[in-house]
Amino acid sequence: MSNVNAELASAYKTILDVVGRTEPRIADATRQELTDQRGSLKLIASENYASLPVLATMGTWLSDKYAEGTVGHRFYAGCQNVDTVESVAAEHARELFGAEYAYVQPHSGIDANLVAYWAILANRVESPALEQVGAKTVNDLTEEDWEALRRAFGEQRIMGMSLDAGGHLTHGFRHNISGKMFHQRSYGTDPETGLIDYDALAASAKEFKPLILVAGYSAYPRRVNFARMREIADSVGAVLMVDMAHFAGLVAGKVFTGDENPVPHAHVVTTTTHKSLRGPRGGMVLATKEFAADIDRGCPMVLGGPLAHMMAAKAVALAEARTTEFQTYAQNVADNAKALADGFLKRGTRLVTGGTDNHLVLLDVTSYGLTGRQAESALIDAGVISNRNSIPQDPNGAWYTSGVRLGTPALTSRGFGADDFDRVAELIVDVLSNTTPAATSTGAPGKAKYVLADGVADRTKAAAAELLDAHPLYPGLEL
Ligand code: DSN
Repeated sequence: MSNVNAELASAYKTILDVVGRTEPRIADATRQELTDQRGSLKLIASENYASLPVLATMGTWLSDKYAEGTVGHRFYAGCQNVDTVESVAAEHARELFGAEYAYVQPHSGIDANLVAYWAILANRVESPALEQVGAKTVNDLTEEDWEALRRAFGEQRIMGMSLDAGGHLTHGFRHNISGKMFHQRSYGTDPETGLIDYDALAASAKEFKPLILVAGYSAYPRRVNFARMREIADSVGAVLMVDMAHFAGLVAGKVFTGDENPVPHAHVVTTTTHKSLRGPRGGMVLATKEFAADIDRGCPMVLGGPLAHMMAAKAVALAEARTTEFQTYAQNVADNAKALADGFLKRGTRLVTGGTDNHLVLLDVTSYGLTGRQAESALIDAGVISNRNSIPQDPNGAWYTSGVRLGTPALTSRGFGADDFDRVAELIVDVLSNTTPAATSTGAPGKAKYVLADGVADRTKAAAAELLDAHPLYPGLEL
């Protein structure tokens, strides 16, 4: 990241100047976004900074081509170059992750999960008979319709990690299609340790007998034993699907190996490409050969036409992720998360699970008398970009929450090290210690409003600027 290609940097200046002649507001917003990203501590665990070659690959005429279908089997003519792009991206994905099969078309993580769910149903369930539901749009479906749909699917079941334990909406949450297509049951974490209780999970799976056991998370600060997950899935005849969106970079970078690498253990692995993997915004599905033909039907079954420019950028990012430089980056992401966690623990902040061994840290901000919403807002005022998040058994619900999730992938890409993350912890503790909840207009204790003591935002921004200036983003790129 530090040796940004000077030619690309000057190309971006030219491109934005030209764009500005057509729609100056878009050129300005694009420039401003760089200024904002350069000037704030970006700690959102799911964000990163893609390399300039990855970003540049997204902006080409590959975007102009329709290519529904798969390599060599397109519904449109003239797809020979898209075939090359898709083949190269899939080849890199298979080789990097050691997967039998890779599907690089999904536009996002939710798309990847939908492709996977549909493929598993198609592969394992006879005649889903969707037509029984009638011709209504999905938004019109009543609970009776959903019941009919689930009957048509053969009353299939899904089991994933609960949202408040760190799971994702698409793992069977009731307000997501995954919780509508399937009967769902979730597994949580041990109330004492905050860790996955594999024995309890196995007992629950034995009782529930899911078709799909989903492993993976978006806010669980620990590694998962995927060998154990596969044992549990096998014991009930379930398909093990792992959503590695958050930690794909740690798998690619060989930080998660053996039982912690999902690819050798899962039937199907889904991911996004823009989080710790540091690629373009998009998704991917890896699988054993058994599921390949059904996953290949992702477009047009579930997805719109593939975005060739994004598949090209995935190929470039995957090529970057094969390097030893990326492996060093991935190890630094994990080491920095540990330094961040230690920085909080030594300053008395409660962390869910008492620490981390992946790329994220989950603060329990009730120890500061705050909701997640208040903490998130006060941190934004001070130039720290994070997101509020539920914690297990959250007393404040999913909207206000009691947690703040912080991740290290983005700032590690800028070159932040362990000492820098200790300083980040110090700054955040300063902000949270100087924030108090404000009462609502009725005088009741509020969950959203807050008061940040005078001077704290300015001193945090000044200290953050020192750290950020020492680790510039896209050095050489002047717009
Ligand atoms: N939005 C992603 C995250 O922040 O974790 C997951 O979809």
